[in-house]
Amino acid sequence: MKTALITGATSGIGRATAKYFAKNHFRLILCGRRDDRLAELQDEFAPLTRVHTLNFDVRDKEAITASIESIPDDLKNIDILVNNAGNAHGLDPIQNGDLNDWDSMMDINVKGLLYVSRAIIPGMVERRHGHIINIGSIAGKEVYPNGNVYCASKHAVDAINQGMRMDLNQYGIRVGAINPGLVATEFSEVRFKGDTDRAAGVYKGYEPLKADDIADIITFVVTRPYHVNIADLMVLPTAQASATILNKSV
Ligand code: NDP
Ligand code: 8X3
Repeated sequence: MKTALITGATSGIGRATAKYFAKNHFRLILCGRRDDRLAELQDEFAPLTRVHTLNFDVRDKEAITASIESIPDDLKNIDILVNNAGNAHGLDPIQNGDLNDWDSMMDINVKGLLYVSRAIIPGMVERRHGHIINIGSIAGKEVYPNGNVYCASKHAVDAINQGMRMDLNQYGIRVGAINPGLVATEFSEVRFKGDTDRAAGVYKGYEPLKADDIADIITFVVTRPYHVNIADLMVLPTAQASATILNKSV
């Protein structure tokens, strides 16, 4: 039975992935900062599989180390790491960008992903076994107006995904990225700092992806035979052709 650690499991894509993995009876280590949500996940999935929750901020190196060390022995051999925690803060032209937003995006999406990976990869290297899924974005393949720093953070994830795959190749570790387009989650509420009307507008007039769509694909990716590594996948709603082309007429 596989053991998976998912960051950002309290919402959206991470939460849906936890649900799909639980149905497949993967043992779960679910991470996030909201204790009430972590408790809900524990209650929801415990009837299906072994679940352990960890509360840490991916920006906090010490908390990550302590959390990973605190994982119970039966869950310590992590087979699958889903680097999913991340968000956008703001959608502003570069000249008006908020420095705190920039710090958040680089600290969470790039450095946080690296810190968590650094804590988990040595065990995979020792065991010569593991699978890392990095959640990138279409914003890691294209840049769109006002996306500047969020796009930079996801381009960094794209580079890290490639670099990890190269460095871990000799240890037989699988590394791949899933790069979604527009997915209706709490993402836009965070981006627009709680402006729910503006956030809802992002997903109006067409059918966006659901978190379950991405979770289903992640589950497919991690259940391929071990010699198959899906290295880089972009997944868009049918209405979306690129970061800036969205067909709202169908
Ligand atoms: P959500 O806002 O629904 O979920 C984000 C998750 O990340 C939450 O569980 C949140 O948990 C966690 N998180 C955020 N900041 C931190 C932090 N500092 N430390 C620990 N955990 C954190 O968004 P999505 O599910 O949409 O986003 C998941 C990933 O998918 C992100 O990397 C995002 O960039 C990417 N993505 C999203 C797309 C979309 O259109 N929605 C498209 C392409 C990529 P908590 O607040 O409890 O800590
Ligand atoms: C999230 C998708 O297009 O808002 O990464 O950047 S987008």
